[in-house]
This record gives sequence, structure tokens and C-alpha cells, in this order.
Amino acid sequence: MLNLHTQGRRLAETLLLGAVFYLAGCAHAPAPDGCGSDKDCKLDRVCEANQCVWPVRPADASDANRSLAWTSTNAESAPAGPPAQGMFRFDPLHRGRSSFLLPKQKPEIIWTVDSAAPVTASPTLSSEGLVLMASHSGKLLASSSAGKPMWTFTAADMIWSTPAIAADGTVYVGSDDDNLYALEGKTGKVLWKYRVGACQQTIGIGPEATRCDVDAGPTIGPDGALYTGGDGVYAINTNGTLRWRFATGGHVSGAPAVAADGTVYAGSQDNSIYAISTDGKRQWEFRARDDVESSPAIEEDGTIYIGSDDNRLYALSPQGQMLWAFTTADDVRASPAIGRDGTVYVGSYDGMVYAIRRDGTLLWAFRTGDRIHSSALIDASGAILVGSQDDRLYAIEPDGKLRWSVELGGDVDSSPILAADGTIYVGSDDGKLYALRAK
Ligand SMILES: [Ca+2]
Ligand SMILES: [Ca+2]
Ligand SMILES: [Ca+2]
Repeated sequence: MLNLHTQGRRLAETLLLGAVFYLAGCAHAPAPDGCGSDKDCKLDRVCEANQCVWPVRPADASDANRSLAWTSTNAESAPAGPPAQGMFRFDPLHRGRSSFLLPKQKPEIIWTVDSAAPVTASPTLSSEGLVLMASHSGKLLASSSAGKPMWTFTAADMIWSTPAIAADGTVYVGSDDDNLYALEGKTGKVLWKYRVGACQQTIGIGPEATRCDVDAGPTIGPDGALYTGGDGVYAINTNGTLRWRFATGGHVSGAPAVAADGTVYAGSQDNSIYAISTDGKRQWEFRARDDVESSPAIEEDGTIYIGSDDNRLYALSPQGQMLWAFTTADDVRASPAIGRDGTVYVGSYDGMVYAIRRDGTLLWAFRTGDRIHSSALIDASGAILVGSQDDRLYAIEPDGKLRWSVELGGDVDSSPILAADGTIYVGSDDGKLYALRAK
């Protein structure tokens, strides 16, 4: 929990940072494509220091389960954002924060749904109470919160990507068949599909078959656009047309994160982490030493956290400078979670869950029995929930002590989610979606 002193300090820091950015903006001459007023800016962007930017809401636009500053400065006329936990890492900032509480007691499995193939994706919850889960079977299954199957969508190849659900109920999911699909939320009927890239071979395995896979996200940005990856980073309009494509030197498998100002951050198998402006132009590129499969998370102060197969978790400034790197003993493919006090939680293929302070020093480490691919959830009290390839789902206290663990039927690479009533949903390599609840 943040105490008031900390909150005050953080607010002061945010304001100071904002002032620095503002002054930095004024120091530049107006760009050739600069604006004179808000009317010169497309969509709902506003004109600040002769630049079109997304409106930034002050200080506390942070909680995963509060809607973000979706597109408008006028809160009353702002459209509602996607449902809480309606995408990978719950919102475009990817902090992994839930406003609900994990059960104190070890939960029991209350139902399962079998997809008949491993589940790497994270489940998502629709505002109508449907639980969506995608699987390597190519199926996207929609179930009621009681575990009753509602509809199934089948893509032409495996699905690794976590489905996203927009405010209007539309479901978006990517497949190894190189398409991003938009589905009607109530029925699963295909509304449109967008083919990512122009790979000669779309289905199956091998470099050409996988280069254009839509493994990432998609992330629904604060502007409503869909951000995903393939043979680059893609911004796709909600009517299924391309907004922009940003070329990378390698496959993009991690869901992009999108800051409140619309800046898009994504990693690639070309070893780089990119910051991309709202018009699809490169702002900066940071070179890691190996593939970047991890999906970035963005802190309140703008710091970007992201892992790499070079075994490190990086903290990068909004300008792309390395603040620090924390080294683990194996690949970091999970997406980092950021606690309300700034502590960063991430699992590594070395089997450890690390809690890392804002200055990059280790707070604690928790050992599991196998590699960790799953991204951690932080509950309202700061407790952590994460899966491991030792087939267990772990609840860890804020001080790093085990609260409980539950054994499932296979690797738990899927990132768990938590509903308001304390029900936990997670997928496993045994093909099942699990719903767990304490008595
Ligand atoms: Ca493919
Ligand atoms: Ca490695
Ligand atoms: Ca296992």
C-alpha cells in the first residue's frame, strides 16, 4: 500500500516530469507538420507545443481496472474503454494490476473446459461475463462464468495470442494463420480479418511460416486502434484497415504496450525494443543482446520495463536510455508486472520470480520448480499470482513468502486473471482452462 507521503512524493515527481517534458517541448521549433490548434490534429489528439499529442490525464490514470483516458479530455463524453482484463496484461500499459483480492486460502478447481491442445494465451473476461480462452488447437472458446460453453471460433492454425475485447463487445484475436480476426462478442461470428504481412507460406512451422504469425496481443490502444505484431508492428483500425506498419528486422511476438500519449513500445526477435509514435514513425530503438519476446510494461513515470532472451530485465527511460538492467540466469520472456509502489515482478526461465525495486536492486526472489513463462498478476493488496512450468500456480505474499500453490495438469505458461468474486482463470499445457475459487 502507498502511504500518503509516498503518494505525495510520486505526485510531485509526476508533476516535475510533466514540467520537464513541457519545457523540452517548448525548446523545439514547431515541426513542419506541427499544429496551431486542436483542430489541426486527427482523431481526439490535442495540440500542445505545436505537436499533436494524445491528451494525458493527470497522476492516477494507473489502475488496471479503472478505464484510461480513452480518447477524450471530457470524462463525461469519453467512450467507455474495453472491459477490465479485456486484453493481455489487462490494459495497454501492461502493469498486471488487479483491483481484486486473491483468496487467502488455497482455492479449488471449480470447473475446467478442455481445448484439446496447449494453452499459452491468457484468458480474458468480457463485460458480459464470458471467459475467453485461445489454444494451440486454433480454437477460441467462449464460456460462461459457470463454465458453460457459449461459442467456439476456429482459426486455420494455432492461436498463441491472448484475445482482446473492445468496449462494444467485439473480440479480437490473432493466429499463426497470419490473420488478426474481429469476432462478434455474442456469437463468435467473423466480422473481418486482416492478413498481417505477405509471407509466402502462412500455415505450419518453419521461418517463413512463422514470420507473419499474429502471436502478439492485440492491445487496444487509448485511441481505440489495435496494436499487434507479425513481421513488424501493426496498428489496425477497428474497421479492419491498416493504420500503419512499422518494419522490424525480426518477428514481433510480444503484445505492444501503449502509453497514454499514444507512444507504442514493442520488442522484436531482431534484439531491439522500439518506441513508435502515433503516426508509425520510429522515436527510438534500444538494442538488447538477444531476442525480445517479452511484452513491455509502462510505469506511472514513463519508465518502460521489458525482458529479453539475453537473461535481463531492462528499465528504459521514455527517451530510450537504459536506467538499469537486472540479470537473471535464463531468458526473461514474461511481461513484467509493476506494483503500486513501483516494485517490478517478473519470472525467468531460470525458475525464479524476482521482485525488483525501482532502483534495480533485488527485493526478493521466489523459487519455483521449472521455467517461468507466465506473467504475474498483482492483487489489490500487493500479493502475486503466477504460473510455472512445474505445473503449479503460485500465490506469493508481498514479502516473497508462499501463500499457497495449486497443481494443474501441465505447464502453466498462461498468465492468470482474477475476477471480482475471487475466481481465478488460467490455461495450461494440458489443454484446459481452469476456474479456481476458495471455499
Ligand atoms: Ca504463419
Ligand atoms: Ca538466454
Ligand atoms: Ca511441466
